[in-house]
Amino acid sequence: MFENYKSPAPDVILELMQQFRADPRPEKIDLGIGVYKTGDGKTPVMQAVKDAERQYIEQEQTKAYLGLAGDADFVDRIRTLVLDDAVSPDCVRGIQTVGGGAAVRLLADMLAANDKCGRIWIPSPTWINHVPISKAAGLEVVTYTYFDPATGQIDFDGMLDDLGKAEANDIVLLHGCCHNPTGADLTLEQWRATAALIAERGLLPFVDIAYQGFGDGLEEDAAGVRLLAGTVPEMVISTSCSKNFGVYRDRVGTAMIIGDPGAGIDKAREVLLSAGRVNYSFPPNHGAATISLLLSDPTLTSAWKSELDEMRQRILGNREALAQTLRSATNSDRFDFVRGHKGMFSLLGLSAEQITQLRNEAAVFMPPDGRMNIAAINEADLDVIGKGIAAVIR
Ligand code: PLP
Ligand code: TYF
Repeated sequence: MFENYKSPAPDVILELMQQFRADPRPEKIDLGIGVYKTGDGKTPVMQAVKDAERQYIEQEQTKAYLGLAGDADFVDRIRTLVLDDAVSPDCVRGIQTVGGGAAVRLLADMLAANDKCGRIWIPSPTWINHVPISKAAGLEVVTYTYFDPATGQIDFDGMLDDLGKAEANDIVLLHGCCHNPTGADLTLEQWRATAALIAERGLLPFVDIAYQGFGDGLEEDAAGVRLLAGTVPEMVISTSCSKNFGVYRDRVGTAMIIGDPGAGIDKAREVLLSAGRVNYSFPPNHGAATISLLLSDPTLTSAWKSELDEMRQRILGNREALAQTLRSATNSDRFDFVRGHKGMFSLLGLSAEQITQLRNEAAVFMPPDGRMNIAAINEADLDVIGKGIAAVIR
């Protein structure tokens, strides 16, 4: 009966990863999948994580199953990292998940299981998996205006106009920071206005934060989600440790529910746990246990923070160098907006045809939407990237 299948819609980012690996050109440049790279094109394990892992393995007593909710200490430390004291710990319920992706899925499942839940409003554009995951969970998806490709900036009026059409108990998905794929983040003023609209219309915010520490810093990048958490009565949050701890393949994330302790958050958490159970039973231990140990040790924590800050500084340096390179290569200020973007990515505003041409002619690999992984740029490649882009927009 297996011949009966139709091919699922491809994930163009994962497809690109395969194409890159298969391409024989030695000079090829990978600016596709969202993985941080050092100046020599590597994605090493962070030193503080390596040290925490060593310590953890030394002290590991058992590999018996974790509980469905994972490592409670880990979840609590991530709650503090993301929310600090924006809301009382009594008002937060969280669980460990298989990366940020599964956090999004379990929260979507949990929301879809609630008869009161309306549609989910998702920014256009957004992370490649937000819409498929929401639909797979059975949510009705509507998109809201977010980005103006002509300016490389947020279309905030368009966003508020669209969200003004949302109805009570609709969900609004927001990127906590370092918007994927655009790189355009809300200012704190814009977060404030968004929070006011959400509160006024009785919407439920769903904040997905996967790049805390890659934009302006750990605290700065959480300012929006903290502001929102302090404004609205209920919200949900998905977090990922893939990027800021560099533990991509260990699959570490959390799903959190915020609300009044007397108003159903424990029930909601049970639904979340059950969604995990029917999908994969228990979460894996290693990555979360390592991060829990790291965050419980002040020396390791401070070492991790400085490494993360170095990574962030490298991205900022890459942004500046890219802006300068594109300015001189194209003789225009068209791409200056990459300087003001946050995090790993910028959406450059190139067409799918131009992206294909760039791949064919300059061996520069980017997904068809024209998203560039700025964190993967290597100084030695800037010239090729600049000339390649100048050639395709000519
Ligand atoms: N959410 C966003 C916005 C992302 O960009 C990503 C991808 O890294 C994820 C969630 C999922 O990350 P993870 O690898 O932890 O599943
Ligand atoms: O957007 C990215 O590149 C990362 C990694 O199905 C990723 O978020 C890409 C595709 C995917 C899962 C994760």
